[in-house]
Amino acid sequence: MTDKTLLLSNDRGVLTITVNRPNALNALNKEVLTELRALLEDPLPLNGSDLRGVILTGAGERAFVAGADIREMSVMTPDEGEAFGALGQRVTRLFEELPVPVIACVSGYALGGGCELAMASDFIYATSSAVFGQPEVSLGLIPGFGGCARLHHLVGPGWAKELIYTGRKIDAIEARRIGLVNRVFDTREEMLDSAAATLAEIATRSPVAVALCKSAIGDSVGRATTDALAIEKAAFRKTFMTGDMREGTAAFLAKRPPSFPGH
Ligand code: CO8
Repeated sequence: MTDKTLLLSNDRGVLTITVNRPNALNALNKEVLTELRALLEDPLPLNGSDLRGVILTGAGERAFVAGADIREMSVMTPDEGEAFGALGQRVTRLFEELPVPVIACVSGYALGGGCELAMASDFIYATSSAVFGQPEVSLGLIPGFGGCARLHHLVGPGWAKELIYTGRKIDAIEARRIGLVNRVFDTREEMLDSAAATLAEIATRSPVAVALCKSAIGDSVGRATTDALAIEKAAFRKTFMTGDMREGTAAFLAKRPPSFPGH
């Protein structure tokens, strides 16, 4: 293991981002969040022409991310706390704004800011060891990296309120049952392999269409159906301007597999 707080690896267009602070159960301090923001804002390492997707995970088996760094937060002024919250929120938005799918792969604790970081992905895979929760109220804090804003979209307001008000932790099976997690695996290796396979499957589809679906779904969350349908209609129109749509429909009619140009 290196002393870098963020580990990056790229395997055939799948970028794996690993939060690496094992001595603090991968807690998000300013350094990690600033590095994540820089990575996601800087198009160069991400916009390699072959980027197909992102796997977001934590180093080791014990934790995905055990929250924002409590030691750092304990001495922050209100202004510093606000800036820290804004930094965490910015990072979560940047994951949502990536034009490729992001899968969070969770082993061990995904608590507080860790659960919030996972929720900024497109969907979550977990091992049976995973533990989710928003324990902020036990610390006199509230979820500040999007937990109040996002959890209820995934699990409904009732579950979101019960989890946030009690600070209770739930295991992977419960998290899957309530809709927070898509799939649960016995081992970390199986989980990472399955996430890579899902991204490979998605990569056989039109990248432009997948990106349009991601932004249409993201922009629709929390909106009235009429507004969401307008967003979908505008995205649908855009597909008619793409080479991917011409190729996908032509390939279907010619009874051959498509070869999407990606524009
Ligand atoms: N921050 C800093 N250090 C942490 C954190 C954390 N969130 N979690 C664990 N650590 C450190 C521990 O202090 C310990 O360090 P040391 O060895 O130096 O004492 C090390 O990691 C190992 O942890 P434990 O010894 O506690 O390990 P256990 O297996 O006994 O317990 C737990 C594991 C249950 C995960 C326990 O560590 C724990 O409860 N951690 C805190 C979980 C938590 O409350 N997370 C939410 C934090 S608040 C938050 O995320 C707010 C997000 C929004 C911020 C908005 C800002 C405005």
